[in-house]
Amino acid sequence: MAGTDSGNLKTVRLWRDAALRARKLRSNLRQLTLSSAGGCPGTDQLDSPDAPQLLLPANIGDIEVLNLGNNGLEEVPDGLGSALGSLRVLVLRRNRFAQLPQAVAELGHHLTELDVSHNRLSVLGAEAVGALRELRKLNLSHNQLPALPAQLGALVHLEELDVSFNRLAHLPDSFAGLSRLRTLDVDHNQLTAFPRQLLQLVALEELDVSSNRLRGLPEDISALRALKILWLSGAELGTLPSGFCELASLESLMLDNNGLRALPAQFSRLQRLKMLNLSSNLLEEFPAALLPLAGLEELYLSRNQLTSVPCLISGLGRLLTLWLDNNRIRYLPDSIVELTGLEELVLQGNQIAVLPDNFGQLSRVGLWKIKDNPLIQPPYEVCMKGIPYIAAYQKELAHSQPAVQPRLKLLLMGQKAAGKTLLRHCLTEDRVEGKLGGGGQEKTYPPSPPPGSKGIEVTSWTADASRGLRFIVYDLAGDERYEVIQPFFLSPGALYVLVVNLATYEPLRFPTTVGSFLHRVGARVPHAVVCIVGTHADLCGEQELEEKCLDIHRQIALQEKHDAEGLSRLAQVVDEALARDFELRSASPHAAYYGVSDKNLRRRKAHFQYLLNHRLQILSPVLPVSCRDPRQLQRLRDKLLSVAEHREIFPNLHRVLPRSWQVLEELHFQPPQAQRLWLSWWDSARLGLQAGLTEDRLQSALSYLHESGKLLYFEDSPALKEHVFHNLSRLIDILNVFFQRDPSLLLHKLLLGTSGEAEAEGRAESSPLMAPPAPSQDALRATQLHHYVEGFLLHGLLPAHVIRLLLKPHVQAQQDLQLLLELLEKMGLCYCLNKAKGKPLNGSTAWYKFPCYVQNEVPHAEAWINGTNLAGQSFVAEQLQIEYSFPFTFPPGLFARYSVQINNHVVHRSDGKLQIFAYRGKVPVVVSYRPAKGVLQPDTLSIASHASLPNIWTAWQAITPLVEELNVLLQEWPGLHYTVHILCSKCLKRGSPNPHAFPGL
Ligand SMILES: Nc1nc2c(ncn2[C@@H]2O[C@H](COP(=O)(O)OP(=O)(O)OP(=O)(O)O)[C@@H](O)[C@H]2O)c(=O)[nH]1
Ligand SMILES: [Mg+2]
Repeated sequence: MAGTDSGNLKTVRLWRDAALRARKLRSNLRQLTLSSAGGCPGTDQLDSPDAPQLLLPANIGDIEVLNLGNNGLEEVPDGLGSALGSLRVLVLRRNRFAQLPQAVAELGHHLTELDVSHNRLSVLGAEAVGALRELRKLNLSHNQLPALPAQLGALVHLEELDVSFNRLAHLPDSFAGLSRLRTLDVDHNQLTAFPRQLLQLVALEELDVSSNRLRGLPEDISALRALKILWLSGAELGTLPSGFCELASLESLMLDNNGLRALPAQFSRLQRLKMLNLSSNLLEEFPAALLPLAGLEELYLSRNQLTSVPCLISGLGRLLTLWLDNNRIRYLPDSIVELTGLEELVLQGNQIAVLPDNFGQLSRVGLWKIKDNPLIQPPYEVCMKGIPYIAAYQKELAHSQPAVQPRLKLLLMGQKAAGKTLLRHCLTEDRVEGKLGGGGQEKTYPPSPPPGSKGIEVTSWTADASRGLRFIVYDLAGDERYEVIQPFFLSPGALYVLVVNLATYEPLRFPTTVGSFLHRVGARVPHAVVCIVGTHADLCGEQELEEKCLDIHRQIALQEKHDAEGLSRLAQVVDEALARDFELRSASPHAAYYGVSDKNLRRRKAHFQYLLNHRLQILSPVLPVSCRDPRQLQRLRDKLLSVAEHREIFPNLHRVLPRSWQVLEELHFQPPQAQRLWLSWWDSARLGLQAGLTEDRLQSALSYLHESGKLLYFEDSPALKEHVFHNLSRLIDILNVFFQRDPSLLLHKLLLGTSGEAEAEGRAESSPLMAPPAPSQDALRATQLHHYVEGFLLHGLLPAHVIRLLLKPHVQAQQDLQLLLELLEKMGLCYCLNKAKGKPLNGSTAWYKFPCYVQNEVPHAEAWINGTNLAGQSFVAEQLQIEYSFPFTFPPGLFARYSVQINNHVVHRSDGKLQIFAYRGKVPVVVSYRPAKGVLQPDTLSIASHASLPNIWTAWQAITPLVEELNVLLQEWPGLHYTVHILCSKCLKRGSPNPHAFPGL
């Protein structure tokens, strides 16, 4: 096997992998049928899981292999053993035997293989064991054995023995006699030391002693000279004796989770090693003894405390898999790119800021994980996209001079009237318009919009001209009308400023003024940097100010503690479930994580760990400020600057970009193109050429600008990828039009739109600003428009031509409007009611629905009465309901956006404020959102369907794509905790108010 040429390597590895994995399942892999020389007609009965008793076929004496697995048996009929005269292989796994059945002893020396795994054995009869003289394979795993009888050592033909997952504290001395044993599994027992008897087993090739508290290995373990595969995971070894390094045949070695701080110097003698797992140890330095192991193909060093990787790692030329995640590695050696055979490179969760040049050489890497590193070079966004993007970036960097461009996104958040906008004006020293009260209004026609918040705004603020440091300030309007679009602006790498009105703050209002905002940011950007600014300080007394700031500080700490404890508790439940065996977990539907696989549990555990490790970085103390006091404002400015310039907090601000990328960005924001709402891809490509970027290199530059929030470029959308939305402030203005929700403002805009239209068509006698049109015509138009506004605010419905009027000042050409509507759909803000997928409307008016506007509490019931069968037959139908539950926070706008996202999958839909009735084909589906009722009942979102029992799969098919769409949306909230359950259909049918929930992981 060793020493094969590289073409063969892969085959060899595949073979070894398969062997390793199959080892535990070996008995599964055998042909699990009842067979005999002449064929057996009775098989079906034996395989039936409910067989109350065994009905054996007549020609039983010919049977050689008998599989009675999975039958719930507690005993077998008397005399069976003597009747099975030819039997060689007996499989009794997954039954309920508390002791070896008499038949085993009767079969005695015929048997060569016996599998009694997954039973309830608590004792092994010495007599029965002693009778099995010819046995070659014995599987006793997953029982409750506290000890093994000495007679086991007399089974001198034994080649494979599995006694894993029992309660063994010792092995009998006679074990030393198993001289032919090749494979031994003793893992997951209660051994307290390495059993010395095993040192006599010189034929042993595979040994698994994992998950025992061995607390060390004997020096003379070197006696196991034939050992190729050794599993020692979680054995509390602490150190390895030097004798260990004499195990010269070793090919695969699992040493994870052993508290190892170092490896013996002679470790490099294990020259045949191909796979080595050293994860979850305490290694602070990359063990030098690994470097001469030139044959290594897989090396796992996850979850240690490594701070660096040596240059000489390039000597491991055969390496295919290298896992270094969750260490403290600050940089990688340049030579790592020489490992050109690498297929898996996992670097997640380190401190890597810069990747070595020529990363593109690692082009074979298919599994690439780099998340959670403070990457600057290439930028994080580039690194996340994969090796080809890194390669393109590095090529670019080689082409042009790097240039530093400090720029930081600053988000102002907080309740309505918290003081965000005034603070922004004061900080950025704009002319302070309408400061502390509005001015007089001129009387014009159409009437001016009423004073009020302009909605979300984005502005640029050069905070430090000497360094060119610029903030891009996003002022996120506090009104909940903007909730659907706000999340689009919450992105990683920004500085979040949470603004609180200290004059109106009181401790009881903490959850609505501070707590919920922190939850929201944390769910979207888990590691975000937040500072809290208290406004209206001039309206508070000195002591009041101090008390309120302290209270906010204290309640933030409390909330954080409460959340972290909640998560730890949840993680603990997962741990406990994991500690229990899968079968035990599946024994009762009331057990925590009933029926959930170990793999999914581990994934869940990892997510909790991630949530616990990625808390918000909330800077203290609370900063009080009065917008009337220039000195306080200056202090706040200085504070924001010092935070922004902190290299540890915002490493990105100091990153280096290819000069051409920076030029490209600047060109996009220069006149005349700066004023346009979007550029075609070709326009952008022309700018790229000016910046020295050829078309093929433009893609990665644009995609970086998109990821870092400078512009929008949807490279995955066929409808939108031909356009670059570079004018964010105009785009935001347009979004604001839809989300202001103010009837008079909307009407005003529409009137403006129509009057402009009349003028353009030459129907208006004079300019609308000079004199109003004829009253009758005007009144008619106004009534009609009023109607549309009402329909919009109540049902979220607007026809395309009215949308055009609304957007008149922003959008002129029809095709621009079309594009804009595509964008709104892509953002999940509205969908077209009457447009079949991809087909034109043939002249009829397109109607758009904005789900966040729907006001009616329940969908119109007609939608269902007209339907196929609901009214009469629901009592025979089985209910299927999947429920997502959100204990900490529900993503704002999620239900509205989800309503849009499912539109492609459903027909005949009818929307309510909190519920959607629709059909998938002919199958009814219901999506419901239930807002939280206090702490005990969290927010839930459920997807339901029903069908008669024989057709229940149609209900599953109906909801599956809807579930997938929801999962996609939820990926935008990496810091969110939610659970998924399948509700018990019996409870639902009974109409129980608290149906039982099965984990739906
Ligand atoms: N006295 C005093 N008034 C302030 C201060 N900051 C803001 N205000 C006033 O508080 C009111 C609300 O301030 P805005 O800046 O509009 O509040 P906002 O957070 O932008 O509100 P939305 O845009 O609706 O989310 C305005 O009338 C401001 O003039 C302050 O420090 N002192
Ligand atoms: Mg505002």
